[in-house]
Amino acid sequence: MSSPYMHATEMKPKDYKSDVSVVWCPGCGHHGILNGVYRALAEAGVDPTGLICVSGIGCSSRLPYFLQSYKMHTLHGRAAPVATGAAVVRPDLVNMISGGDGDGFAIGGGHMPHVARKNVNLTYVLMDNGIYGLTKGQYSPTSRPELKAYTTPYGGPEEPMNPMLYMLTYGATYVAQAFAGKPGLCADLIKGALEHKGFSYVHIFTQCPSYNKIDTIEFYRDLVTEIPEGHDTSDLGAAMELARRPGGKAPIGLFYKVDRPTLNDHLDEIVTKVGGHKDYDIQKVINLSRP
Ligand SMILES: Cc1ncc(C[n+]2csc(CCOP(=O)(O)OP(=O)(O)O)c2C)c(N)n1
Ligand SMILES: [Mg+2]
Repeated sequence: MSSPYMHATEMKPKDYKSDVSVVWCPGCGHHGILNGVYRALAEAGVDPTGLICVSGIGCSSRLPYFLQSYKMHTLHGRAAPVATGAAVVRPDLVNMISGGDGDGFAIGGGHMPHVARKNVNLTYVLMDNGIYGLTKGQYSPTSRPELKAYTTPYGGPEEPMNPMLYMLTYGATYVAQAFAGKPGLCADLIKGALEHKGFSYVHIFTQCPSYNKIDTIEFYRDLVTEIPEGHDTSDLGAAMELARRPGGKAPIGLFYKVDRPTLNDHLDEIVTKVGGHKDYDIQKVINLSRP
């Protein structure tokens, strides 16, 4: 992320715990992800005074409450545009989003292609439990048809979407998949995402024992598999092949990582090009919103 707030100081996972009690249900996979986030931040040496975590609405969107950081709990589905604004005006901050499958891909689905294609310098941790947890169990875009939820008592009429293919297609420059039952892997992949310059997407399977009775921790344990040795993380075609879940198994690990200019790189280029124009001082506009 090339932020002055990274690798700044010796930190421990507990240094990122806020004094707000974690309110998720016992057995919820989100607990494991939160531990992964604490570890990733400590290993990346993120200074909490330079960390912002933005979220929408959902159980997963409550994660910032449990973090020692600046935070913004925005509208349902709107974390991506709000975090994009923060990335533009405060490029020095470490910028992270946490949210769910409903928040990111149902109501917020229209924003995902754009935050990816613009290569906004931020890390998106998406906690996929295949259900709307906070509102007590409605079908989501990643729900399997077999899931009987309040809104689909006979199961679902649709095929679930494939978030990994989607994010690769729209140009995310760091794409990884993990499982809440493996907090160590979550930590490694989130740390890599925080260190990546550009838009990084970490998709994490997480069980909701309260409202999704079929995507259990055991189901995910059987579903996931390590990425085969020798996978080339710069090969988009190979990453897409992994995203298609060969043999019915969902690979976990780093799918894809490339470097290309970020939104801020392009803005800086524009500022240089138009610099000095008396009627169009974009630098002045940007400076107005920077402290
Ligand atoms: C505009 C708007 N529509 C609907 C809601 C109700 N709502 C709150 S959270 C949520 C879904 C959350 O699901 P997800 O993002 O998967 O998070 P989870 O709780 O499963 O972690 C919905 C529909 C809302 N808060 N605002
Ligand atoms: Mg959910």
